[in-house]
Amino acid sequence: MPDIQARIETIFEQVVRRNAGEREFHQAVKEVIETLGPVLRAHPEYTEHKIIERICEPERQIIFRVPWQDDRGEVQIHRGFRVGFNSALGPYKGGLRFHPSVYLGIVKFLGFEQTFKNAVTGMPIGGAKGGSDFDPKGRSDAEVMRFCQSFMTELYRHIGEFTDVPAGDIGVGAREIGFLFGQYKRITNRYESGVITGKDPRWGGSLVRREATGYGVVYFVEEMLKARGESIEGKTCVVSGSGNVAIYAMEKLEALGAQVVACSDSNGFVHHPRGIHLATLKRLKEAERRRIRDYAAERPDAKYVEAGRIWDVPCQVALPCATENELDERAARTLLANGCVAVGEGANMPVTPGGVRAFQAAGIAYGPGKAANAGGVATSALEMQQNASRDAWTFEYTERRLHEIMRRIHRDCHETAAEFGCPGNYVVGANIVGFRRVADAMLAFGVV
Ligand code: NDP
Ligand code: 2IT
Repeated sequence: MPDIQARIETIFEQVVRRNAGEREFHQAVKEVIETLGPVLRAHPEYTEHKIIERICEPERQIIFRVPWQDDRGEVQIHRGFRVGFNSALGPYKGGLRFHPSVYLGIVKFLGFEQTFKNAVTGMPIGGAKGGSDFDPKGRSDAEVMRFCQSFMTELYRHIGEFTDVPAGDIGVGAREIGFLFGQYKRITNRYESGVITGKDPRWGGSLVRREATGYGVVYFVEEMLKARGESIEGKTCVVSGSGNVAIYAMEKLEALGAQVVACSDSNGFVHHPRGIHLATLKRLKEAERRRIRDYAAERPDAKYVEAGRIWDVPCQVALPCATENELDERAARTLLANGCVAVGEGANMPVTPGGVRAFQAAGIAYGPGKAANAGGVATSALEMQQNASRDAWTFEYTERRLHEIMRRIHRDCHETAAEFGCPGNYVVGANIVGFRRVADAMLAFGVV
């Protein structure tokens, strides 16, 4: 058998060649496969059956036109995507992202990440992602509805509770999920609750799904700190973003006695040394869909910095909860110099490879998204369980389940990292836990 490292490099070169120009996808693949050497050496059957080559090739990719009419009657054309990446462990599962930056390379990076993340949860879900280059920002509810209806008019034929189960991501929240589900129900003549997650709890959604990703990240960071004999209480925190994940990460940090002093959106950040006032932030962002600069207008002791660098704000815990590659090596060095001891990725791939290396070299607690933000999709799987049994659980019970899942994810990643000679390295832990689960199912199914 050729040298494993050389083989991994050859596979990576093929991925780059076969997926030209999709740099986020290349980055996500590299980050995973470069950690798999030890597990491939221990299990030659993975190499023999070309599991890595197969895992890097999406099972199916759907691209479609999404035409709709805006409020002025003008026709708009967007592009829709759904990539079913891997269904070895269950139906395809993963969110939909509506953001102008969406193209196939973003959807594939997210679908690839999702495959491993979903396996890390230990729940029966495969990996997928989808979305569109449509930007809901500044659009009326009626425009968002027409867009969602057009999007679902194509997507409906590719999804189903046993086939592919979408959910939200950037730009897709409860409003969009409602419009998407409404159109699916109308076209198919079926009230198939389990076809989409993140629904409003009043019509089939799970309590805690809205909070789950943010709460889960904080639970994960709490476990990492506990493993080092520390706690989250009293820590000063910075959370980037001010969307679904960021808001509920802040809520849980506050509940556990930490103080959040800064958050952001794509225009700038606010620094509020007395602590971000969550009720104000929620009203501005959730109810009124306004910008983070409006927070400073309402809280005069907070400072708004347009186009600034949020990671310059000193903190002990940093949670990047906005988007990919938002925290680079320079930002990581600033955080370290300011005394940061823990980083938990609420977003998918928010830290650049240079940033990750800096955190790992410094030996701080660094929780990669595949483990740290898995609470969202895990609670989606709990929503699927409730839908399948036509049941609805209480907030307390569902949150307890989420908390147990996050503790188990932490333990699995921690133990696996140590087993493969990299104690405390949650990147190695999460990648190997996820990979082994997917790979073993693929081996069992034969060449499919
Ligand atoms: P939201 O749309 O609710 O919020 C996104 C936030 O990030 C907004 O504050 C937005 O600012 C900011 N943001 C988005 N894109 C950019 C960009 N290109 N540059 C700077 N800021 C940006 O999305 P979510 O909170 O749901 O998602 C945030 C991250 O968490 C994403 O990486 C997503 O993939 C990940 N994630 C989400 C899960 C979920 O359950 N929702 C589960 C696991 C991970 P603005 O308003 O200015 O665009
Ligand atoms: O990145 C993610 O894990 C999500 N956007 C949530 C996916 C889901 O199916 O709940």
